[in-house]
Amino acid sequence: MAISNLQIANIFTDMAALLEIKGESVFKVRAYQRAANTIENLEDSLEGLVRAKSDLKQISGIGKAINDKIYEYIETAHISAYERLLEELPEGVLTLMTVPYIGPKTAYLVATQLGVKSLEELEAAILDNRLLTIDGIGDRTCQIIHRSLLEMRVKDQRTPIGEALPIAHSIIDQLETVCDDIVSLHIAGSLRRWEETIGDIDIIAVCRDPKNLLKVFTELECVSEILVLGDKKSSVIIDSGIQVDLRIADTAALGAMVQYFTGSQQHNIRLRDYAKAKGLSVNEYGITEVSTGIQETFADETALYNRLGLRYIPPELRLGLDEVEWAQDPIGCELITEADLLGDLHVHTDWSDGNDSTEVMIETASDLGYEYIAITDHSAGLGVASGLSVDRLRDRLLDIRKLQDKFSIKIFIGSEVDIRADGTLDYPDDLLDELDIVVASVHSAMGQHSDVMTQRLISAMNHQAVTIVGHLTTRIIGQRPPVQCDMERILEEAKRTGTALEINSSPERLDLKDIHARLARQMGVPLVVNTDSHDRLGFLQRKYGIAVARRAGCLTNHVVNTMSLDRFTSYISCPKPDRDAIFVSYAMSRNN
Ligand code: DGT
Ligand code: CA
Ligand code: CA
Ligand code: ZN
Repeated sequence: MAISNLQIANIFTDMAALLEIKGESVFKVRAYQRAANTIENLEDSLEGLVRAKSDLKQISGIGKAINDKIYEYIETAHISAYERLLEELPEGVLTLMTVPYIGPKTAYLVATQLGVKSLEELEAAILDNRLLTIDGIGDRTCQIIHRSLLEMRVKDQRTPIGEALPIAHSIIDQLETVCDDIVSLHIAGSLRRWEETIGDIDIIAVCRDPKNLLKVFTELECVSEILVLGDKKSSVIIDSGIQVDLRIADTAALGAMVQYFTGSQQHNIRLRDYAKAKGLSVNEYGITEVSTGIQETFADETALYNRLGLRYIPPELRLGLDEVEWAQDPIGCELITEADLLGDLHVHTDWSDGNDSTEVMIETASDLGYEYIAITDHSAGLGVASGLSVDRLRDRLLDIRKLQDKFSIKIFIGSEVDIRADGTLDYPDDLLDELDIVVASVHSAMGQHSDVMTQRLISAMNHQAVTIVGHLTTRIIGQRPPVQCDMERILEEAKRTGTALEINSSPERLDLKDIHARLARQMGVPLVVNTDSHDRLGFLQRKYGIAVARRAGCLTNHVVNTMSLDRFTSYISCPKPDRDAIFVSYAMSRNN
């Protein structure tokens, strides 16, 4: 993995702080600070310079000691002097120093005298006034530190969309209950763009009595702190720790307001640049003709985009990538929607770790209007999820075949088969051959080196029986990092072998993530939007998977499980490498 200049600069910043705590000379401390500064602003990559054996002492601000340490870090991934310094320090000092207004000296005192090792313990020490016993910390400093601690918590914690969206809807419901004067409420910001994590929730309101609305908003039961109570905007923190902003708009200018606060910031910058070239200027109130200074207002977003000569851009596409060009194309092609899905190909039942019976899951899929469903319980190797042994799966095949008589929806018999650490699959080939759908997924040995993991996934894709690779990177948002792998090679191989890749709709996974799904779409890789449902409510999560597909720019025909039953049946009946041709002809069958 490449080593960035910033990584190295951060180490020297830490070292300066640690040396200061130790009481080293000001000159030595400054030398490290200066080095950190220089490196942060350096154009050339230090790693490149070291690999080319350059003399870093030529760079002003870098002396012999620093030169040697940079070499040491790039060659060994360690700096022994830094590690010695860390060992000498009491635990927690570096953590405490991440809080604004806590410098090295204070951090050292707080850690040693109060035994505080974490930010939670720091907060406890503030609340019971122990922090005041530290030399140099009075009431005022204590308050400031508490404040920055709260702000850090809000800033650091992005909330997964699966938590934020229901909260936003509940707040909207509560507001509508307590305030009769509301004309309309609109979600904006990252939540409206369906980002996978949400910094804060943005809501825009049109209301006949704005002042009252802004006030009752701050009085909702879930509000734990009021940040702003103004005439045009209020901001609060609610009990789950999320910040919610409520802004007031006029009906006549609602379009520009919602457009501006939906962002993304990068999208707005692109849009303003595009408008500027036409002699127009866009802001949250409307569009102004620069030459005359006359401003037009817009009641809705479509009118605003149209005024710029663009089609309406769905919020999911407002990433600041190529959406402005996309919107100049006069022939509209609609992004995929939930209603386009005709089947779900990754569903669990109470035979493995699901909570509902096979019948209930099939009924639910049938009620959604699906033409087909694949029942894919776990394979046996997966100890945690009570996977099915070979014998149990064989019983099950008979079971499901009998069930088919009771339903008109087509039931495919499948399995979510573990991809073992060595890339082989968890069931014997003859059993896999009997299955209609095989979702192959990684559930173990996730820490493998990128080369090994890439090869492991490629081996699975080269297996004739594997229809789909499930939740490719195994990430759990905010909890488990994705596995390391060479995404581009995997996408190439998926295309070559005719293996579909899953967009897993479970909001804690969203795997493939948007940018990878976009790349897959661009490379012509067949995608599938699955819910990985473990109970009947799981199917509702398809909205999150569809949002990822939309953010990836997918139209209906980029996604395999929008095919009619007939077409899908010929797709999976075709031997694998040739399957891609069926997908390509499907993809070409509509406007691209
Ligand atoms: P978040 O909350 O971090 O998940 O992301 P957003 O996109 O919801 O950001 P937020 O809540 O700070 O602001 C909402 C939108 O308002 C943002 O997407 C674009 C717009 N906006 C806010 N502040 C600025 C700004 O300083 N410059 C520009 N161009 N747009 C801004
Ligand atoms: Ca926001
Ligand atoms: Ca905001
Ligand atoms: Zn799984």
